[in-house]
Amino acid sequence: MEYLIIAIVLAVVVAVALGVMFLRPRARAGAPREAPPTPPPAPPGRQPAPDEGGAGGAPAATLPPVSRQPATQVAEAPPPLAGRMARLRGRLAQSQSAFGTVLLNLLSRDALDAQAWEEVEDTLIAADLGVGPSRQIVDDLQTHVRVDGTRGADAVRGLLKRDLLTQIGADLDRSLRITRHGSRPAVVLMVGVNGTGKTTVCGKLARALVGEGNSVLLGAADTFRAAAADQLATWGDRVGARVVRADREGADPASVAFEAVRQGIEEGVSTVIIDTAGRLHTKTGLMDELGKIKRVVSRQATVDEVLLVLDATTGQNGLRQARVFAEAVDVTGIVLTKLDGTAKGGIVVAVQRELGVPVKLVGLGEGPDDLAPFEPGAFVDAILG
Ligand SMILES: Nc1nc2c(ncn2[C@@H]2O[C@H](COP(=O)(O)OP(=O)(O)O)[C@@H](O)[C@H]2O)c(=O)[nH]1
Ligand SMILES: [Mg+2]
Repeated sequence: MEYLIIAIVLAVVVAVALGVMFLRPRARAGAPREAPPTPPPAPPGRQPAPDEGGAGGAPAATLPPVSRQPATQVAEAPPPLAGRMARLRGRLAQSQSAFGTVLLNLLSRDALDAQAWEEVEDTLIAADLGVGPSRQIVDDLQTHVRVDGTRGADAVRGLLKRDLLTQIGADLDRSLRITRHGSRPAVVLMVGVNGTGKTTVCGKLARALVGEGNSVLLGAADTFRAAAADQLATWGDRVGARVVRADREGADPASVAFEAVRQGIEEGVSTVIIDTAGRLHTKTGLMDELGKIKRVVSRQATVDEVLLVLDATTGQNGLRQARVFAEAVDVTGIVLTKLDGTAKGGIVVAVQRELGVPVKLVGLGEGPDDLAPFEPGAFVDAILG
């Protein structure tokens, strides 16, 4: 009997020991690992990504070491891009309504003398609209008020609205080529001076696109400082977009951009967004670099959008920057950031005239959803209160 008990105890001990040996590795591999990222819906014809190290015919030898960073899932769905401008109109109204109120007050005076008209023009110029457009608006208003006898707050407001919309270009094509076309992802290049908001726009745009069911890959071609790639990686992680980055500072930005697009094509993503550096003190170098990035990317895909990010609070300085960038790369659209922090919304008109390219997106705050497609009607409504 004793032997039997000892045998049973031994058997139990051996069984427990064996169980621990077999179960432990499995538990170790499974437990601490985070939930795998949920891949975005695959577009038709999506190719499975080959394993790490597969050269896939690309000139891998010339590329810098580029790490693949997995993206986690977006926490909550962002609102759709369409209609955001109207939704964020409060931000605009806060910064721009002073300008609209001054204009409407001036124009509602009983007697509009030469001095009042001058004040109207000065107000428009002070809002960074530019001298030419301001003059045109005043001329048109004068014609209607003086000659046609237009009176009354509503009528004058209607005139002003129409004139502002004419200057802004209500009919310009502001559509963004940011989603997959044919078998290739759309490629977006984000350019602009440091601090204008490029990286933030990359993140916000990626978030909106992922929210709308697209898959986005971000390329960290600002290799000047590791912190720049880290900032993009943080956004990527937060919004559910994988980031392709060099694993050392100072790597060739064009190679990172090339690699990002190569992986984007390989993975069948909808959009590849490339963030770039914007050090102004090396202007010539910067412009050469941007030109090279675009040329290198163009070897394997079309660069669909070159978005120039401008800080709306920088006024004339921003316009000068715009000119320099437009000479180096074909800018296809303008992103005007920090419109929530300036009363000089007239920059929309000035910069479009300067570059002959439409404002396509505006930044209206630091939150992840504070990026909106530019809608002239909603913009003017916000200005005029
Ligand atoms: N208020 C406001 N801040 C913004 C906006 N866009 C970007 N920023 C801020 O501007 C700063 C610079 O942005 P960043 O993306 O790093 O600029 P980059 O150097 O061009 O990449 C950050 O603090 C952003 O939060 C905007 O639309 N409104
Ligand atoms: Mg940046």
